[in-house]
Amino acid sequence: MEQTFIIIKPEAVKRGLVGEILHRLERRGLKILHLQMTKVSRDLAREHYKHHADKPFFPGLLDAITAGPVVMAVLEGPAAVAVVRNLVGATDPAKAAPGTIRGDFGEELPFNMVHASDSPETAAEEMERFFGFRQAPAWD
Ligand code: FUP
Repeated sequence: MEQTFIIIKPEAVKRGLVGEILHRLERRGLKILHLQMTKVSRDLAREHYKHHADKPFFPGLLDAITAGPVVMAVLEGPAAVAVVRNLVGATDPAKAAPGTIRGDFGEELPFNMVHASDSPETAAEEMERFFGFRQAPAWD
């Protein structure tokens, strides 16, 4: 069984889409193992998006992810990383397929509603960064 990590971003929280997004993930069979509402500090945002540090959109990306509360979760299921990335859709909401979270609710970059880890290794790194553990403990 695989685990992945998501952030429901400030724009989605502000629009009242937390329940809708979690519902879509749960409906697909993903199990919520860990759930937290918090705010991302500028330092953690810089670390999280360091692969984009040289891009012109970097300051706007930091502003967007630190703009308000977020909801972070660890989800578990078979091939959870790929399954969640498919449900979330393409990075640019303008190109994301209808039926995906970004395709249905996304606005304009950098406002694409959800972050989802792109590999099991990244998921472990991101859980470590935001939760302090590399794998969520099972409840049963
Ligand atoms: P993803 O893995 O789909 O979240 O995509 P990336 O890691 O490439 O991008 C991370 C974030 O950078 C996106 F969520 C939004 C932002 N971004 C832009 O604002 N403009 C771009 O051209 C690409 C990414």
